[in-house]
Amino acid sequence: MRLKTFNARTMSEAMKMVRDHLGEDAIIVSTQRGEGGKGVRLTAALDGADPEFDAAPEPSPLKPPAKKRDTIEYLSDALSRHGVAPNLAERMLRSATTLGIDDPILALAGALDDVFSFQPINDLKPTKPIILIGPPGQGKTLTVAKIAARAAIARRPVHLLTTDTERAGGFEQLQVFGKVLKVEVGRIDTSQRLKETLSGYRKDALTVIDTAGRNPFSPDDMGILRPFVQAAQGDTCLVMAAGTDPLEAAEVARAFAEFGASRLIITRLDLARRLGSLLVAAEAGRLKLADASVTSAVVDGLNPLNPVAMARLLLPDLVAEEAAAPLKRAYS
Ligand SMILES: Nc1nc2c(ncn2[C@@H]2O[C@H](COP(=O)(O)OP(=O)(O)OP(=O)(O)O)[C@@H](O)[C@H]2O)c(=O)[nH]1
Ligand SMILES: [Mg+2]
Repeated sequence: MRLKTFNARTMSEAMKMVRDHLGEDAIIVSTQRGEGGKGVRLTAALDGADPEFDAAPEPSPLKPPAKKRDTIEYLSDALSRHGVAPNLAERMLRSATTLGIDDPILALAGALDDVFSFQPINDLKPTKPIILIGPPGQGKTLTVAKIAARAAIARRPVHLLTTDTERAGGFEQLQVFGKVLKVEVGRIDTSQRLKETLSGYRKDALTVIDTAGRNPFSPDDMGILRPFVQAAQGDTCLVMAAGTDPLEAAEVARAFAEFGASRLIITRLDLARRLGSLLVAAEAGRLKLADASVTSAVVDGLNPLNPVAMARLLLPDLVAEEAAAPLKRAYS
């Protein structure tokens, strides 16, 4: 097997390069951000390549239309099974058709890259705090702990704060995680206090802020959240569990986007088989897809999202041989 790495501005461009240089049989081995977090660096492999591998081969001829139609039909079925809204599915399929890639995973990855933005938390500016918001019970507190655990493993200083001080047990829940990670948890009652606390922190430390679950359809509830989001001046991430109704998810995403959410962290991916609500939500709120949580365990299980990983999650039948494989292999 021979490996070759391609750098391009977008995932679609990178995949076109792979196809042009290595042909249809190339396998995508890994995808990463390019240097300085810009663009895409994609490594592809080809089985049994000849020694002339590095000399660009002739672009492979386009496959017969019937085969391409099969790919698009397959993707159309898959998106419909996931409950992706018809207008969004149509946009994605149009993009996949334009790309003209036969491999369903790569075709879907290209369409995802075209229609959505991806920005994992690790690619965010390290100097800004991360504030997690969302409806009750979506996994905000556990995700705060996961982000902190990941930073702690990388030996990065971490600050943990919570504004969830009214609800019985809100503070204590994060404190339990804080104790495990040996990080003190700050209890924040007012936006003024949040501003003061943040101004006293080291700039090289990662600050993660947990908030109380809020009802997006209650102006009073959301009114409480707004000053905290403004005071944090951070990267505001909506946390949303997989497996909900797509139309509900879209309304929730739109509401939280109005309050400053610009990224989507997906949770409980291990408990859902239909992921359409997440795509519909990301589109409705113009949210960048950031990370996905696939377990209730604190350490590990928060995985950066990219178009290929998302495509694999959406097409588990093509990825998995056994039931547990799709989640693991989507990030391999
Ligand atoms: N299996 C699984 N469970 C998860 C995942 N993420 C969160 N959970 C569970 O979902 C439940 C709610 O998680 P929390 O972190 O308390 O949710 P929250 O959004 O902070 O809830 P509130 O503070 O009440 O708004 C807990 O039982 C978590 O263990 C996940 O990715 N997989
Ligand atoms: Mg919580």
